[in-house]
Amino acid sequence: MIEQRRILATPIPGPRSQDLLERKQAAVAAGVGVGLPVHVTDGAGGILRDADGNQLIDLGSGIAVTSVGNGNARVVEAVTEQVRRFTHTCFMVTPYEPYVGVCERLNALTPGDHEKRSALFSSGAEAVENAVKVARHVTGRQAVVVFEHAYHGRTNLTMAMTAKNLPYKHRFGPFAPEVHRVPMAYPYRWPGGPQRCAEEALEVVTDRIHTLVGEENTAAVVIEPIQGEGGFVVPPPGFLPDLAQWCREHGILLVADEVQTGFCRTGDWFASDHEGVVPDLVTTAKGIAGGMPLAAVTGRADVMDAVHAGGLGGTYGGNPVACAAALAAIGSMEEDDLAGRAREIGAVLGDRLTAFAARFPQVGDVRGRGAMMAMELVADPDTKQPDAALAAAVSRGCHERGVVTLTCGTYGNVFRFLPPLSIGDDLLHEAMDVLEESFAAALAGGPGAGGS
Ligand code: PLZ
Repeated sequence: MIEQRRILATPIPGPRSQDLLERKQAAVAAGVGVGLPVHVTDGAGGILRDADGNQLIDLGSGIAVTSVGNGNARVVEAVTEQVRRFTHTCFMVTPYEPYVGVCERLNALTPGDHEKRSALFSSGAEAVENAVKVARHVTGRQAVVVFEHAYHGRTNLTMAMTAKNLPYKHRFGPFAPEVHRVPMAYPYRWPGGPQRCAEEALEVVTDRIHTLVGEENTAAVVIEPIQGEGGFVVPPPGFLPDLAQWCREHGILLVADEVQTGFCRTGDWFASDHEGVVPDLVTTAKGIAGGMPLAAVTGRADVMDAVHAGGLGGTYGGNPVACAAALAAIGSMEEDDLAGRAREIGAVLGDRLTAFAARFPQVGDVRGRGAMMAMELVADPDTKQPDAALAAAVSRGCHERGVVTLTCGTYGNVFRFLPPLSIGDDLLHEAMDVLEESFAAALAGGPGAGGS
């Protein structure tokens, strides 16, 4: 295990990373961007080590993937053992036990105690696509409703479902039809204020679906119970349960996209659990398998089983090595109570971010749940004008000081925190100290270094 310590051996990126960056530019398509160009050689706990011997504190988990930590002993052992036995047969050709085991775990752990079935895939976007396939098939309806600020992937259908143009959709159209977007219950930016957000948003959403789409044409409403890429938008209490109820009344399937929020990230197994929401279908990926590519759709048995044999699948879906990793990762989440750990991380981050908000008026909002926390940066707390330049400057400052940070949001002004649940409190506090220093430096730098 790498020593759990931040080390700045060279400026970041160091010379070896810069060499690799040159090779990257010559070999890798420019469209594949990188946020922090250090070339990682090792990772464990809350630390990533790079080719120059720098050790960075990881507040990103590879976008909420390595929740159990890089180098998690159970995952390493399970993957090694599975690789020794066999790496692939294609489940659709000759099945194997780990796939079935993962589906059993998913059926038991996802919200609701009704009978469920699962199907496995390789990426979050693929899971979302398949949830839509199932919903259309079983309802015989075509329309899919998604939300402002949503992110669901980069394939053609999921690009249509994703809200933001740059970088995800720009000049990649035409997009898939029958995807309809409605306003998101976004308390901080709700015109009538956060108190009225839940009720008014539900009214707007259901009215739009009724008048512009028609309930009887709508197969599914797809929602991230806490939005990820779009800015860690947490809908106000009541919104999700009421939306679920309304969908039920109209025979519309509620699909919870838990790709980013799932598997203990928000302090419970799934973000839907916090308000007792039981979606018809749940999509998962990312944290499920400790970094191995695995994704799933889990849902009501009658819905999932409606699709004819052969209608769902893919060569690599539910790869045995990824399944072995998932079983080990889920075991680790249970045994080490990582949901509890996520709540502790949320308490530490929440306290520190609230203190930042008191010190820096540019912190317009602090929100999130568990180890999925964010602060939204604005040029002026009254106008709430987004300040993406400040977010970028603070993030750069953190990178230079050896902390891996991520931003997000439709306006690029949200600073998000997704540490591995294996990180220690000392590293978490150190990263927050670095953040505070970077924040102050960005503000002192004046125009160009931050601010707007
Ligand atoms: N649904 C809610 O967060 C992936 C995207 C990173 P894939 N989010 C990270 C990027 O810029 O490509 C995501 C998500 C939600 C679906 C997806 C898509 O998951 O595994 O990236 O396909």
